[in-house]
Amino acid sequence: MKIGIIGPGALGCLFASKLFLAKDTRDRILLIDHRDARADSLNSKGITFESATTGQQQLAIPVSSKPADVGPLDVLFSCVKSYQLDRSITFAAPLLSPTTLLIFLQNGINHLKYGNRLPRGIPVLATSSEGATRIASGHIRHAGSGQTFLGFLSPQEQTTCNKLSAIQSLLKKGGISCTVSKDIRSRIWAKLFINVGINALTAIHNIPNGRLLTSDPVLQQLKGLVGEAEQVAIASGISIQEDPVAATLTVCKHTAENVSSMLQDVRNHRPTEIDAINGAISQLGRNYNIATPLNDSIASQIRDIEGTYNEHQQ
Ligand code: KPL
Repeated sequence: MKIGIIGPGALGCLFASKLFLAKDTRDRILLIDHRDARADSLNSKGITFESATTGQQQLAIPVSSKPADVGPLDVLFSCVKSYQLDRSITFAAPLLSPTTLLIFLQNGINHLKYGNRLPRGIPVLATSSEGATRIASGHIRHAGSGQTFLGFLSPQEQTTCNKLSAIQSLLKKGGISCTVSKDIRSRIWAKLFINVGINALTAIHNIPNGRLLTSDPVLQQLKGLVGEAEQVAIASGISIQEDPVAATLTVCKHTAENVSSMLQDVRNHRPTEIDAINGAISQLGRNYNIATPLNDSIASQIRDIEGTYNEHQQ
């Protein structure tokens, strides 16, 4: 089985490192990067992987920026940011055969629409709460274990393709706990609620996740944002298993020291995933005629912050 991971950011390097460290999968792993110079530098330096259990290790994970030289893979994990998906799918086309499983691991919900936009391959939706912090290019820290869910969007694929259990055992070999879900859309929404409540607020206040709980006005904002998202989810026909506000508060507690991915983006003057998170709630709210003033306002505050960057590095 040939396995690729496109996007050498925090989650991409985490998945690549974990699979590289597993004896059975080490020789089958390849990172894919669209930037030639960064791929060269990662090939010469290796990936630096830190975790509380293994300490710091330098891993010689091969990185390619030439999909045509690699050819079709059996599995491709897409770990690029949601706003990079269009470009990334075009770039990755040579890696896809009609049977390649392309596993989308983006934050937010904008990637749900890519199911029918692939040149080839079988789309798989995924969501992961593995904690990964990017220290520098090609240097990540495993901030805490989480749960990864995988599933097909279309019920037809669910009945015709049994390859997901192979991916599940692959990830388990790498120590990534994974569950195949028959309702992946709800799982993705459950993660969306958390990102709606945490990411933009931490980015605006420049605080780690746990500090959202220490100020009452901020806590009320968090509850309001998630409450609006819940109304939109109900209108979208999403089945909600767990109280979204309670779940978000639990994640704030469990990841208290974490710097959210959006705050990391803002600190590094990178584009954020606001359009796939609070922006997506505003957009869907408009479609369903549901007012989402808090999400509208926070999305525009983050876009204003992005507008102050001197240059966008993508
Ligand atoms: O997914 C996250 C993110 O930062 O994007 C959370 C769960 C908020 C952890 O920081």
